[in-house]
Amino acid sequence: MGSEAQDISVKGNPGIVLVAGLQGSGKTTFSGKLALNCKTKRGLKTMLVACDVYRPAAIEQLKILGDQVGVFVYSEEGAKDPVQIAKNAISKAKQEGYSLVIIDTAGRLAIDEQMMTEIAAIKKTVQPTETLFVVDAMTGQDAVETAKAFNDRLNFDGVVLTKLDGDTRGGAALSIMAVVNKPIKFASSGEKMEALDVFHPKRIADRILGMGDVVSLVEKAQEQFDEVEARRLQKKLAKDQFSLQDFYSQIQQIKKMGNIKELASMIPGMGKALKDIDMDNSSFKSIEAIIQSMTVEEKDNPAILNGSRRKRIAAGSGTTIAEVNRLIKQFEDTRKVMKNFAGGGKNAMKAIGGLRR
Ligand SMILES: Nc1nc2c(ncn2[C@@H]2O[C@H](COP(=O)(O)OP(=O)(O)OP(=O)(O)O)[C@@H](O)[C@H]2O)c(=O)[nH]1
Ligand SMILES: [Mg+2]
Repeated sequence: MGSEAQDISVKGNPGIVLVAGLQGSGKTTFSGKLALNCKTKRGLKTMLVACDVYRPAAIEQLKILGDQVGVFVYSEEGAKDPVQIAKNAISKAKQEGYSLVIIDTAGRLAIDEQMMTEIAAIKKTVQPTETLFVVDAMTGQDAVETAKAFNDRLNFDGVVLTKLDGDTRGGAALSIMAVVNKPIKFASSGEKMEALDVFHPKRIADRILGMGDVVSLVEKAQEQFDEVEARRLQKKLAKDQFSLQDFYSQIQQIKKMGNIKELASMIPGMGKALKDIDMDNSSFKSIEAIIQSMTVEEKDNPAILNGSRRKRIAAGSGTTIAEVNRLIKQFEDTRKVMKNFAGGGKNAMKAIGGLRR
């Protein structure tokens, strides 16, 4: 599989990425994600081009994504020739100083000769700096045949695996790489525009083996975690001033990191265990409601939460006294464990030991 992540070639005047693949494989979603990635992480003035003239609403879909990520979408209402649209888009990009053009194309079946000829013509005309083949990881071994057919026509530079957030482990990835002898360059795992990862072969190998993806998890955490806030919390912990308000803001931090199940499945051994468990960010809803129903004083000093206060909070948050009790207990436990963590080394080990009951 190789072990290094591979980059895409975006240098050119402008750089041109052509996105091709089967119907519904996730081309349009990926195009939006890549645009966001190139704009924010590589600082490129990026343009998206809508070359799907077949599916109704395809242009509108790309425009919505473009709006979401703040990238201009070139389209021609009513035009029928995708080759011409792509050409026009590139002239405009040149005139207006865009450094990258991402062309989203219509979904096509490998057995549809006319459509395959069309995508080959687009490639020949625009001479992309990078041609990517998008494949839905859930299509399993079928994906291999399709990838081969596309590669024969397009000689693409790399593969994008989508929908890795599903049940699949991406086993097809191995076979595709073996058959077409092209690297997988991106892994797309969710409908959110941020859910795009540079593909690390070593990690997918681990994932297939069920070992989780700790490296990605840490990276994700680093990206999203507010360091100033983290330091502030750590100080409070060390001084034993960690309040329910802080607990609340921690939940917000965790939520920012994305889907909690997706995150948890990156932890070694967790993927399998979580497969059938219903768990998402809405699991936090009642916890949030309970904390929001408390007064500032109660949040700062949960010790004052007597029976009548708990009853009031339960009513105010639309939960039960049992749920309120459970949260307060959880909070106290968490505070104890975290305090030990904040204290460092030996205490932290003790705390971990204590968790495994
Ligand atoms: N869960 C999940 N859903 C995805 C992902 N990528 C795309 N989707 C969803 O899959 C569906 C098809 O995605 P599109 O991006 O429209 O696929 P497409 O290849 O452009 O489709 P056509 O243009 O019709 O060929 C949409 O409902 C997307 O929201 C992903 O990584 N994970
Ligand atoms: Mg599409």
